[in-house]
Amino acid sequence: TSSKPKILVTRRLPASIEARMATLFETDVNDADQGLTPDDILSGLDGKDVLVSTITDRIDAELIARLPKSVRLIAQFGNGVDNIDLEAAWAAGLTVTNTPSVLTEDTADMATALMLALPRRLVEGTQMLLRDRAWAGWSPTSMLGHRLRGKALGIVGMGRIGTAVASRARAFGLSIHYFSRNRRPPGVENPIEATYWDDLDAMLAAVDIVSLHTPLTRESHGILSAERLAAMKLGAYVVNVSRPELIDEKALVEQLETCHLAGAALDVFDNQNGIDPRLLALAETGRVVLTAHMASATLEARVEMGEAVIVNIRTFMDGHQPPHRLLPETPVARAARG
Ligand code: 8YV
Repeated sequence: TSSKPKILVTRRLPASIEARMATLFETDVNDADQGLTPDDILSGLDGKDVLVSTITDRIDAELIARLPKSVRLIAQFGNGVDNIDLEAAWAAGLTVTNTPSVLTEDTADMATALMLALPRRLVEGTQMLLRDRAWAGWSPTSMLGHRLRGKALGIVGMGRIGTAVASRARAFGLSIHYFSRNRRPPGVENPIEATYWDDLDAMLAAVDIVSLHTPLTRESHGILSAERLAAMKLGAYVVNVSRPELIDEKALVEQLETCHLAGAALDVFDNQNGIDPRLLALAETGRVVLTAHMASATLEARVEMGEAVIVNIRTFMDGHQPPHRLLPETPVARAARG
């Protein structure tokens, strides 16, 4: 037995990261295309020091209670940690880390791409042309969308990603509005001129596009409720690259079907029991754009996320504070407890 840290990695990671992990740690990677079941995680962790988890691993209180005593660190490969019961992990004396920051810009790029795609009917246009072969040729009134410049964007959650979205949206001439746990004082913290709303309902009724950038917590669960969706402006758009649970998806579908909302772009959606056929039908028309949870899916981001996981593990195993340790006073952790 070596003195190298022993780690279980629940999903395949970029080759360069797996190679580096293999030199630094005694590494056990699940090489199946699917995630591990809780029982597989538990048996895989036998004698291990560290669990390298991803969003597809449900690390609840029950699993935590059954973890082998050798496990002391849960190093999440990802920014969001809503798959982990943080309270239970801390109560069990575990350290939990994540990989923030390195995926901020790429995620913001994707949110912006979706924000552009909706009013300019990007997907509708390619579908008509290529799938339906229905293009009758150019006419002055064909495929008219709506201008982005001058419209109002409402950002829910002005953290790292929300701020990066705001600066991009600014370049497209949108006015920026935001609802967030904290008001950002102007200046370094809020370099983009953005209007703060302490009342989410009021903001939602005033903006043309809503983009969600808040972590999933007890507080934010269902934040885009049926009532709030119904109170949005006629012809407004919704963009979600965060978590599906933030939106009442059935209510969203209804507002789209009645054309109260003009469109939605969802990188995340309820798919536990298969994607809602009504949502798929809307996607067939191109008014709903569905992408496959890929907002942070660049090779660069995944490699940097892997590097962050490695740094977190090495610092922890050396007896120091890992740079991305989640603490009870971390805002996301505070909100998770409600
Ligand atoms: C990843 C994400 O797909 O980091 C997040 O919160 O949603 C995505 O970057 C996932 O986290 C990988 O674990």
